[in-house]
Amino acid sequence: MYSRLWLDETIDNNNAVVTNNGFDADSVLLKNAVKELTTINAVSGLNISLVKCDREDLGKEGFEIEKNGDVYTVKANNENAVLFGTFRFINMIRLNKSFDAPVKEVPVSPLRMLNHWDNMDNSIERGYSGESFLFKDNDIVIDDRTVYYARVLASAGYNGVVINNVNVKQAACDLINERFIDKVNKLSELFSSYGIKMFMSLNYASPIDDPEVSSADPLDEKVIKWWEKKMAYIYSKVPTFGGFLVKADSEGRPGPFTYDRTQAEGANMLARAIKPYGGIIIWRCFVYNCRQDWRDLKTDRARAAYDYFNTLDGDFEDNVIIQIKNGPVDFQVREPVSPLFGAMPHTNEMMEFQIAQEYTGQQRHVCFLIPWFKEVLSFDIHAKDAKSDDTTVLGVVTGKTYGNALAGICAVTNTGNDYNWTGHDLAAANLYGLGRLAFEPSLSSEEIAREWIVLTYGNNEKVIDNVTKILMMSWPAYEKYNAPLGIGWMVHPEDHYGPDPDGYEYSVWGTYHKADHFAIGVERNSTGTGYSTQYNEPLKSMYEKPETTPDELKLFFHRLPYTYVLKSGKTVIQHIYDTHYEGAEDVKKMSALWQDLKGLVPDDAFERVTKRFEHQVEHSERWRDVINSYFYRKTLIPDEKGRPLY
Ligand code: GCW
Repeated sequence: MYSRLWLDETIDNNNAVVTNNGFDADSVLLKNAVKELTTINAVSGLNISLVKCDREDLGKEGFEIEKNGDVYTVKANNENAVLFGTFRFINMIRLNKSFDAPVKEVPVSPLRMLNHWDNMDNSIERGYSGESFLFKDNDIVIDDRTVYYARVLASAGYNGVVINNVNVKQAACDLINERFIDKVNKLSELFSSYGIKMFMSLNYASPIDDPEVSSADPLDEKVIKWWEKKMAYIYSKVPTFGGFLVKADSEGRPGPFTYDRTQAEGANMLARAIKPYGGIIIWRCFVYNCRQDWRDLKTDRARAAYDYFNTLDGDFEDNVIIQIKNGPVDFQVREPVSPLFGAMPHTNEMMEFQIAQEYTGQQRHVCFLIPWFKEVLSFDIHAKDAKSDDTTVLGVVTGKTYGNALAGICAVTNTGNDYNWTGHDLAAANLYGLGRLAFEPSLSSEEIAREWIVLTYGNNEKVIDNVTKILMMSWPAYEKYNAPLGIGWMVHPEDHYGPDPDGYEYSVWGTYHKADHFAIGVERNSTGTGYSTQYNEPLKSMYEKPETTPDELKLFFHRLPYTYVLKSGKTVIQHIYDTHYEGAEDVKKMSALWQDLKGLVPDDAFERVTKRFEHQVEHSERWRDVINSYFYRKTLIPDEKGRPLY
């Protein structure tokens, strides 16, 4: 059993009249478009014409929708694009959008993708909404839910999905073997019938298990041949397959470093093997030393991705995309933007966000991440040697800055087999939002929130107002009661949930804040670890000094005394006390806004979200008190406002 997400109910026959003008009537994509138009409730009785055109401005995936008299027309260059146009048309009808002028939409990001961290044994790494619905008991599952999922993703504008965890467990190695390949094909066909390319994660060390090869050295002829044969086999069985996502030399995963080869040599070996079939290799940059000694003051985990990859610019095959996490460390509530986005003019790059809220409340706290993602994407990274005047992160990851055809935006997904898919009902706004944002980044966070609310709960002004307020307050609130000023990592190491200010101190993970009685933070400017020097000017100079570093990142870049006065005029310590009190208050306000909606949203959804808010109210107070007490005990500086500190 699963609930309907934002995609409307279907009925057997909605009496819509759909005519096809020029598309291949046998195409499964077209058939699926017609099926949506003739079964979705909201477009009952409408007259819709699908028109094949030949327009350069629409590209491979764009479409134009217009209304002439009573007839709605969806125009596109091919069956894939007309399917996207169809979903958008249905949503526009439900959103009461105007058709006074033709609506032309062309996706801005070439790849718009979700990465599942699903394991074959049904578990999900960092999954907060039940177990996998793609795998069960070491087998692939394809059922009604999978079909609904493919439709839902297409209706939010996604065009790619990686089905299995980047940490490839043993069972998943068989996804590229005879045992599962037919099912892999079925799943890939299902996704591609909705315009979504299916990808898988692979185990870089796979050929080691073949006694004839026993190596994974990317320059070894036997290894090269092994992968060539494997790719030929996969594509002979799964012609619609998109390619592989690879986590190598990271957190214990094998990789080219074992053989003294570079990341480019590793990626290129796979890329050459898959190239004849049009496949791509997405190579993750999450490479760092995860066995650090906290006494070592030189090594800085934040530097790692740039240090390993920046010198490889231009070395990667043209069917490789390097996938970079938004920040230099790991999906914290606040981090600077990774400097790698500004550093590699001759390399395809894509953005990796995380909507699984590993460090942002684990889908028990509401945390609408789209405002954060928008901030990251619109950040001017001053990309070096830009070929266009767009030097923002968005420009780089959509291919505009350097003219790359391969580029994109993805997120680690937040779905599971929970009845409501995402654990917290409101977390589905992130799932919808990321797809929309990648398709049309100029949409505001409020517009995206509003679309999701109307498509999910209908057109009630009070619901729209209150839920928009909740969503828009949620990420700033989370940041306020979390670790302060860009510090991050004050969580329990075992599950990354709940406050534990020293949880990661003295560990091997390289994520230290080094708080003592006088100061907190790691100096990351040129006199410190040098991390700030990885940025291009003027960012490099901006992050060099505390005075010019934005407040929200002050402690990410600098080690500062608690009495340091921020731009806001407050001391660091008073900022900590104030924001933590504010954050917990914000949660109470959000909860009250939800309570106001009783009877206006479905009862079961009301109850589920109410329960989550009960927890969030209590847990945010816990965050407030643990963090504030920690700093009070360290500093013995009282709160100016005299509030209780323990
Ligand atoms: O944030 C960390 C997670 C790991 C994850 C890793 C990664 C899949 O805690 O669970 O492994 O990032 O991104 O590879």
